[in-house]
This record gives sequence, C-alpha cells and structure tokens, in this order.
Amino acid sequence: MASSMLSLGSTALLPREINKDKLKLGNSGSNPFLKAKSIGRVTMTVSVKPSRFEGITMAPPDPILGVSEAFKADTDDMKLNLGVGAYRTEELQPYVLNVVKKAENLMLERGDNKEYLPIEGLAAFNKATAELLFGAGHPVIKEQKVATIQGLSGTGSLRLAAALIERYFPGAKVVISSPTWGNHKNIFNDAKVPWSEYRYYDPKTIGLDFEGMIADIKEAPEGSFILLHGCAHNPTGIDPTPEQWVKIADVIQEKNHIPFFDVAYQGFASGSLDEDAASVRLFAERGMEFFVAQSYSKNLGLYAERIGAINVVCSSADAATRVKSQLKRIARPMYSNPPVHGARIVANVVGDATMFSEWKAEMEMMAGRIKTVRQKLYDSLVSKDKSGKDWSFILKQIGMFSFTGLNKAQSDNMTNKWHVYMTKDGRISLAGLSLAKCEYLADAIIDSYHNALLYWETPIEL
Ligand code: KET
Repeated sequence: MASSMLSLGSTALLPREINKDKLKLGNSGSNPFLKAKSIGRVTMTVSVKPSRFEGITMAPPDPILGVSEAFKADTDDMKLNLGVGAYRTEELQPYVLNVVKKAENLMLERGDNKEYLPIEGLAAFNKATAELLFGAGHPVIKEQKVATIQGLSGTGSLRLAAALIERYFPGAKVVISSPTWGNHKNIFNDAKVPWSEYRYYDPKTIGLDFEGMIADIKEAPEGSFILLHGCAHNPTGIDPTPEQWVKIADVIQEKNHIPFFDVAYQGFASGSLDEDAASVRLFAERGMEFFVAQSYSKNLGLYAERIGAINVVCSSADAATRVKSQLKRIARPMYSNPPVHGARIVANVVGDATMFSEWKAEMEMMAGRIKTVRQKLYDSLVSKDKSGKDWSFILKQIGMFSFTGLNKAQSDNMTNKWHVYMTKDGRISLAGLSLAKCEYLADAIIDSYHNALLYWETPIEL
C-alpha cells in the first residue's frame, strides 16, 4: 500500500525527508515517488511512498479470541458464543464475583496507592498464590524452596518460564499434550523453545490415550520438560485418574524429566481448590523440581486484570533464590513490573477468612452451573437424537469445556447455519451456555453431526 501526502503550500504538513529537500511545488522533477497535480490555482504535491511495512502480511485471526470478534459481528438473535472459556451467568452475561467487588471496595476505602510494584510483584499475592497451590504450611513453602513471581496471568507466567528454559536449558524440548490449548505452541515458538507432542486424546474412545501418553513421555529425550494441565485439561475436559497421575509421576521421575504444570482452572474442575491441586501436590510430595504457571482469570473471574504467577519448585532454598533472581531479570526488560490491581484482589480475598469462604462458595456456584448445563445438554441430545449415538462422553468430561468431536466442517455448520460460535477443533465452552439454550444447542449439534459431513473424523488442532 502506498502512502500519499497532500501539501497546500504549507511545508509544515510534509514529512521530514520531503521538507528537507525543499521541493518545489508543482515540480516533482525526476523523483518517482512525487507527482504534481494542479487543481485550479492550488498545486498539490503528492508523495507516493511505498510503506516500510509492505512485507508484513495480514495475520490470521486468533483461533480462540478471534471467535469472539466474529460473534460480535453476527446480528442473529439466536447467536451463542461458546468460543472463549469465559464464565457467563444463566442470562449469558459476564459475571463479576461479589467477593471481587468487596475486595475492590476495601481497596478504595483504604486508599491504596498506585506506586510501582517490585519486579516480582506484590509480596502478599506471591505468598497467597503459592499457599493456594501447595497448601499453607507445605514443606516446600516452609523450607522456602519455591521461587514465585507474579506474572501477567497464566499466559504471561508461561512465557516467563519459557524464557527461563530457553536461557538455562538450551536445546531442551518441551513436550506438550496432543491436543492442547492452542496458545501453548505460540508461547514456546516465540520463546524459541523447541517442542513436540505426546499422545493424549483418543478419538475412538473420546477418552485418554493413557498408554500412548506414557510411551511418548518415556520416549522423550531425558531431561525434557513435560507440560501437564493440572486439572480440567483444555480442550478435551479429560483428566488422568489419581492412579494414572501416580504412573505419570513415576515415568517422569525415571526419565529425569522436569514437569511443567499449567494450572488455569484450579477450583473449576471439581469446585474445590484443594482437590484440583492434587496433581501438583503429588509431585511436590515426591521432592521433585518443577514449574507451575497459575491463572486467576477463571476461578476469580479476573480475565482482564491479567493476574497469575509462575512458581518454580527447587530442591533447595538457595536454588530458589537464584531462580527467582533470574525470573526477575527476564521480567524487567519485558514489562518492568506487573500490575497491582488483580494482585491486591487475590491477596485480600485469600487473606480474609470470610471473603475466602465466600469465594469458595461462588466458585462452587460457577462450577455447579456448568455441571447443570452439561447434564441438560446431554439429556437434550439423548432425547432428540434417535440415531443411537452414545453421547455419554459429555458427562465424563470436566471443567469449562466439552470436546464434542465435531470436525471443522461440522463446526463450520454450527456457526454458519446455527450461529453457534465455537473453536474449529470442536470445543464448546459450556461456561457460555444457559439452560434455556441447551435444546437449541442440541439441535445444532445433531444437525451438524449427521448432516454436515458423512464421517466423524479426528478433530483438527488449533
Ligand atoms: N492455560 C490454559 C490451559 C488456558 O486454557 C488458558 C486460557 C490460559 C492458560 C491462559 O489464560 P490467562 O487469561 O492468560 O490466564 N484459555 C482461554 C482463553 C484464551 O485462550 O486466552 C480459552 O482457552 O478459551
């Protein structure tokens, strides 16, 4: 695209290079980028300069966040946004937790200031977040073996860890589940950390390919980072059983791998913060060294506050101190220091017994609403679909999502014909569904499943 500039005799409006050249109006000479035009008595000099950004092509929309943009542009009354994993009320409105409003009021009353935080974030937040993860009084905390720094939510925290891996474990691979949250691959690509995949989802059983998972983790080069979803695996909603977690820990330990947990849904899988941290705590009990990225987007509804943390569990307090110093060194040139608002909310809620129990009740309420729509969607599918297809996988999945198994063509039909917005890997966010819309969604799924394509193929990955 070429830029053009009009001058009506005032050189102040011209770009600097043109100004400098003291170009004569009405005479472009031999400069190929300048053209003179005469309109009546005013002579205009038009500079047609190729953009320096000519080589930059249009980026594709984000496979998850781009769905919300498309949803906004749709004017149909029946439209439904099941794309992004964001909790909505039964009225399909965003939900600000009461306990968050309470904590914010408290902050206003106290007149908290807006000074810069230290690079590692708010101390009270870092303490609270590690305690929520491991349990207050856990030996790794008491012995100061955890390096915790506040991050820009889950994504920013994962990105800090990726930068640490790139710097201190050159060439080491991160091995991620197939499929996974689409942004994992972007994060490691941008950090220049090589990655590969381990088998996770079996489309035949619509369940976990546990044998494949174990075999691939065994196969990975010794000392690889194994990325694990702490609970409520995204996008499949399929988690290993407690017994399977033990075997996963065994093989990771055998191969000297370093576990790397992404915990974005603590409290959202079961409704209990402790139950959802069981996988992480199992690894901590074994004295292993590992990473855990945390997010408060979902469980405290703080999506836009960008509040989370990266924790590195080390085998000594001394190692933790050094790791923390390097995480700070990575953060400083990236964003200097993190935002304070969300950190104060978390610290206030967790630090006050009444607010903490109110949070737990609201989290149970949110997790409960999702379970209720999951059940109603299943019931609607079973009563409407006469083909005999087994829809019970929907009830076996947990967390915010259901991985429907719909392929790209079927997902396109959901959107184009039914105005149901979802990611093209067949994932639907049940957090964006209401009881009132379950029957409509069931009709859309049944139509897309049976009519959009004649075969049920492996869903694509984002
Ligand atoms: N990990 C996982 C597994 C995850 O699903 C998300 C967000 C994040 C980390 C990061 O969230 P943050 O807000 O940076 O703390 N997932 C939803 C939103 C998104 O894609 O950004 C989603 O899958 O819809």
